[in-house]
Amino acid sequence: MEENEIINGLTEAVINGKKDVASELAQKALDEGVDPYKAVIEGLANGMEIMSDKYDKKQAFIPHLLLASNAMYAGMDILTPHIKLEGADTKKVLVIGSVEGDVHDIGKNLVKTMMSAVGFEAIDLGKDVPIEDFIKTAAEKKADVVSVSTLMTSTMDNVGKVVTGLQSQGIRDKVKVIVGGAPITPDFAQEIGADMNKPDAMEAAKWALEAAGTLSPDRWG
Ligand code: B1M
Repeated sequence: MEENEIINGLTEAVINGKKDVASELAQKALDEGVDPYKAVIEGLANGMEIMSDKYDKKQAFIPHLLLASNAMYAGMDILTPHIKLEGADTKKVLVIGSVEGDVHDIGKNLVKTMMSAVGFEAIDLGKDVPIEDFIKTAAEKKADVVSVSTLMTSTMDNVGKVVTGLQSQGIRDKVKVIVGGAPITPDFAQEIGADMNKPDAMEAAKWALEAAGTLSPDRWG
């Protein structure tokens, strides 16, 4: 099977919500030597973006999105352990989650995938994560980077509360904080006292790796 056929097949599998086909093609991608990063981004994530667009145009509805995301995860489960990018030799600690009130986790999982690919040990708190869990885990695990996602305007304030919580626990300067998801802008990130906002998962991972490198290794005592 040609590389293009596999990539397009992965996109179609997500659009049609075909979990088994996504798994099968993900395995085929590995067997045929297709770059797993390319298969995730140009294949699976592309399918999810097409579905997002269809949802916005009312051509797809929530059940379709759920099937599509299940297919995307089935493919990602197989491909992501094989993604490794250049410079991924450090082991920095990342605490990541979708903020309290928000169950969207596809973008967050893409960010996690890319962060893992550049060498982070990702502690994934999941979705709808209570604000205090970000703070508690960052301190317990002596995190380098805290990554907070949200896709809804109604939960943007909770993103700000994570930063405030880190400040009130006296650990804000020990970690780098990146915030993202569709409604988050660089201005908003600055306003709430985060270090960065990036529009996509790969950009976020590149920034995080560099930012983590500027932290003092003995800052946690
Ligand atoms: Co919901 N949803 N949804 N949804 N959903 C949106 C976000 C919405 C924009 C749809 C719309 O109305 N047009 C809207 C939010 C409106 C707003 O506030 N502005 C919305 C709503 C309202 C809701 C519900 C409230 C619907 C309801 O029940 N009435 C409900 C939420 C419940 C809750 O959270 N409490 C809900 C539920 C769901 C599903 C469960 C059905 C499903 C989520 C499945 C899942 O995640 N497991 C879903 C989906 C799939 C969407 C859309 C269609 C697609 C989101 C997606 O996964 N995109 C979305 C519409 C849209 O986006 N056009 C919509 C693909 C993904 C790869 O992109 O997550 O944006 P994205 O990630 C990008 C970037 O944002 C970035 O990187 C990724 C690309 O590389 N990024 C970061 C993400 N996090 C980052 C962090 C970073 C940096 C970059 O640094 C930390």
